[in-house]
Amino acid sequence: MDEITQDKCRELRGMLAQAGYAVFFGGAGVSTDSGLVDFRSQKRGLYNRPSEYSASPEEMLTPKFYEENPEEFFDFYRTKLLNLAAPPNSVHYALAEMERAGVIKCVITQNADNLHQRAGSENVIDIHGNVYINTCEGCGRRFPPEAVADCPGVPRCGVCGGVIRPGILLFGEVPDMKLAMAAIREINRSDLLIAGGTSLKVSSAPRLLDRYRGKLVIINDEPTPYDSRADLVINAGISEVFARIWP
Ligand code: CNA
Ligand code: ZN
Repeated sequence: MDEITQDKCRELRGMLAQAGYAVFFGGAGVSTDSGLVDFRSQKRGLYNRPSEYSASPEEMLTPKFYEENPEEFFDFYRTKLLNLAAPPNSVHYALAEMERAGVIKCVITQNADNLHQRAGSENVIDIHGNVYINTCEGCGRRFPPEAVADCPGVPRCGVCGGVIRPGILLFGEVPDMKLAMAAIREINRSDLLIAGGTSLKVSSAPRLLDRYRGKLVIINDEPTPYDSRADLVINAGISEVFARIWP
């Protein structure tokens, strides 16, 4: 890490020490060091790789594709998105410790991988859902993620035969109202918002950031559309940044 970036990490440490209510808003880049893919980065994003499927990843993650091509949807979901063996990484653990120490009050995540909860964070808002919550479309029974991960083809409820739908938000769907309201409440309360590992291009980001008036810090290894609005932009790997700001 170069000197300028190290200075910026020191500045962020200072901002965290001064903050009355700091919130972390994260995306797929928080989990890449756990071995999960992100969608939009130039280097490693799923959208920038050749695909063996009949549609682009973006199209495959729409309600229309899910309904019309469930076999292919679930194959894609299992192979490319769901990775239950991936462990939380140092950023997930640092955020959990920071919450216990009162330094971070809430994690709002666009990830559905449940890794913040596994690392021990308690106040987590999964605005795009969670792969651990799977519901039968027929009878509403809940299933663990293994019910989707460990079966061939379309996962079905053993009781009513309905399709088991993973609890993730598909493109074009509206976030759960309660979760969206909770996220807005946290953002309104916060005086320091750290957006990390997110391209800030998916609709939840503008919905939350456009009305935010406090200090904004962006940690990302690529530019984002909000860089000019931020008080501090750290262009670096998020694990390296967290190693310098915590403990
Ligand atoms: P995105 O649009 O793929 O952006 C990720 C951003 O993180 C990119 O700008 C990357 O350059 C950056 N990045 C990646 N790795 C690192 C790293 N180690 N250090 C610093 N920066 C890094 O993802 P967003 O979260 O912004 O978009 C929201 C989508 C992606 C949501 O709907 C998610 O549900 C969805 N998603 C979730 C997961 C997951 O649950 N782990 C994985 C992939 C996509
Ligand atoms: Zn059922």
